[in-house]
Amino acid sequence: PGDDDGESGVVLDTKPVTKRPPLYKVMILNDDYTPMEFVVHVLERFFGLNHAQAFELMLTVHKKGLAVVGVFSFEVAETKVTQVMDLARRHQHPLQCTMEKE
Ligand code: NFA
Repeated sequence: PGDDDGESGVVLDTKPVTKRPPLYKVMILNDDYTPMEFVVHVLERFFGLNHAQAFELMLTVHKKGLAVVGVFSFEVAETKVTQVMDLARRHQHPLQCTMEKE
């Protein structure tokens, strides 16, 4: 069984290598000024959480300093970070959103 290596009759097995794309954690950081309701809104709008989930995760960030709010491919993570940072800047809130390879 296995792959016959040309004329030699030597049979070598090749290990199937499956390449999964790297994943990126998107994090929201606490600060003293961004209103809690704004963070809840961001989590609902960009991270697909319902109001109760969003409120709970906002409180986790508020208490712990930061939390992972989602794990995505590079491109999706980058889009989320940009969307959050743009909305925060437009509302003049200092909210920070970053991404990190898992
Ligand atoms: N710490 C902020 C406040 O008390 C709320 C907040 C939560 C900000 C999560 C940023 C992230 N208004």
